[in-house]
Amino acid sequence: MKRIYDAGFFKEFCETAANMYRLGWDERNGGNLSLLLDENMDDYFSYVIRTIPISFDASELAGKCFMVTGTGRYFKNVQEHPEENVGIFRIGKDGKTAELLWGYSDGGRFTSELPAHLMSHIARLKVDPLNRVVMHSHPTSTIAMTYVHELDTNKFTHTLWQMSTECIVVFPDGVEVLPWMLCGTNEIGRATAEKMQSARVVIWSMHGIYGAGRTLDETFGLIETVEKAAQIYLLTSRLPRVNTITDGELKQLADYFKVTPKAGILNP
Ligand code: 2HA
Ligand code: ZN
Repeated sequence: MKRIYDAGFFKEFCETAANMYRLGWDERNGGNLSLLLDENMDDYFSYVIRTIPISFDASELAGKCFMVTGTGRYFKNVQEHPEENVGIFRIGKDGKTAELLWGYSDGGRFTSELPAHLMSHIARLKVDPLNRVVMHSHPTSTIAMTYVHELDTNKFTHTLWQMSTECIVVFPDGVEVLPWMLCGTNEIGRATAEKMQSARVVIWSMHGIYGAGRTLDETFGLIETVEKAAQIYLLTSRLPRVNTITDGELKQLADYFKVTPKAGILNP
């Protein structure tokens, strides 16, 4: 049997949680993280510790294994005590149970946001079979921006693209913005997953952000880029704007870096 603590993905998951905490994205029990595992978990674990019911039908992911932060757990503690704060489970054949293979060691369970995570994985895998990560956190400037900027998806995206030269290259598919909704529910999960069909970033107004990607690094970097743009917006929004990146310049960037910006945002 291989030791889970030696697995590269395991170390990277814990490091990512520590970085998210360090950047102030995950106060207290804020935020949650899920990683679809490529490796065969039979090499690491030989039995199911217990099963945990799932509140919706995840049968599209039956047999797949995930590493997921626990409900009520603090990102601050993940790296030091992963076994209590994180779990690894397989989705059962019925799609309604999580077969716990490791973790949640004091009787805990996966994040309350599991619906949004698994539904987003299902949505992203249809667009990109290599998608592995769904990341939720509470970055300060992104949340602050949702209090003072119109919540229209295209206008929000356009503002973010203008806030830093790399934005249109990092998220050419833009950001989707959801209105305030009750968190932890299947409804917000479905709404998030629907938006994930067309974008890798979904902003939960007055709450936080969801990002998806192929790797932990890439997804972390995606949220980092949005958060930095939001910070620049807040630093400049009450000041007279003397300069900006024009739509023509945004198009130059897209052409040069060979990305296709979401239609309907830049002036033709
Ligand atoms: O549980 O961030 O959205 C922590 C959260 C819920
Ligand atoms: Zn949250």
